[in-house]
Amino acid sequence: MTSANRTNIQLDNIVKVQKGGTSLTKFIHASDIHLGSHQYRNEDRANDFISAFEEILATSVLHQVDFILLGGDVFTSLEMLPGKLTRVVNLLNNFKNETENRILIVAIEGNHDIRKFSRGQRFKQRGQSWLKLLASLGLIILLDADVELPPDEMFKEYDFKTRKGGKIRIKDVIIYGTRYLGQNPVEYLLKLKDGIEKDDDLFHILLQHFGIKGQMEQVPGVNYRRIQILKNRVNYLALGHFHLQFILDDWIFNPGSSEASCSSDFSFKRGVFLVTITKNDSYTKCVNKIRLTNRTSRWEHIYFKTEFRKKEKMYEYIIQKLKKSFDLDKNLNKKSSNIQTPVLFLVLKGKKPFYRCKIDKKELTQIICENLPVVDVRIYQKFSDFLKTLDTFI
Ligand SMILES: [Mn+2]
Repeated sequence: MTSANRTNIQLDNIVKVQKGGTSLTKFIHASDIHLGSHQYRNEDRANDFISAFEEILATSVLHQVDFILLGGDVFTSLEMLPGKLTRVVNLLNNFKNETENRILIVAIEGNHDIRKFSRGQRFKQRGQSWLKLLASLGLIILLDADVELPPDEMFKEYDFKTRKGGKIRIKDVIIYGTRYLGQNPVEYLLKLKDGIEKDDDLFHILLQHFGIKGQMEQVPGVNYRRIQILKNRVNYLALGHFHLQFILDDWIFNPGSSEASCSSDFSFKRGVFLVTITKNDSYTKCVNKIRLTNRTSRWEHIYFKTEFRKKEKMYEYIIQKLKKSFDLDKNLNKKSSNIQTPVLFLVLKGKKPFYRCKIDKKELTQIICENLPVVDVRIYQKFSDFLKTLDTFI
């Protein structure tokens, strides 16, 4: 289908619904893009996060949505290399020009947006973020209600001059948003509810950065029961924070991270939501899950039967084993590096190498990347000291 055809079909649909006395609003809900992730470690991987963002923007153009929601953790930390930030700014500038500013990007700050990468210091009090910079450049709408004010003053209408505010109306939709409310957002829920005007003529979205307890094992989150307080004011609770996708009661939506930022993310169901809201007498919404073209991964386990005494021998053995394994898949095409080229998770087991033969992870990663079709390697050493003891004993 050509893009012209697609446009015609879309226009037909719009005309049809308008004749039926209904209106239509579409948006993309994405979260946890983690721009800047892996930037110090691996160039290909660092670019993956920008590519995922690019894909979200392209998807929103393809589906001709009215706006994009970003549920926080747009950046992975306050530390952002100039080259990467330039790419993000250029990307957003081009998007704004090409779409004639018709698709607004509405974002909130997540815990990572205000985090310093290296020493885990919290800069929350200082109120800085790259999202604030993007908002000041007019590239995004950053919703940042002042939760310390009384409920009726909290959500100020977004002001395009000062580029500040806590809510914005787009067509029949009103979006409310706050920054990351810390580990215990429950204390703010009642206030948020009171701050949201009850108006059945509008479709209400609340954009928040927190998880729901029980959706991810051993990760703290807000108790589902406590959220109910918001239900009669909010039609769509748009979340970010948990990297695993979930939908609860057709009311709470969490798309998951756009690209895998750690090993467990690779196994999670993740992506973005394409939401269509139709207004007749009341609102109906249709939510489509879209998966993004993400980096792939593969796990390999290598067992050391003997105690290696020379590093070169050990590396040679690892490469040989890996080549064999990759060959079996008829996948050995080292030169063509694309998004299908996986991140390798390598688990080394068996006899622990001689103490002088300590594995240099950086060195081994480089050797593997040079010899096999992988973009990055994570090495886990699970050697068994027990085997060594047993040997001496026997
Ligand atoms: Mn995150």
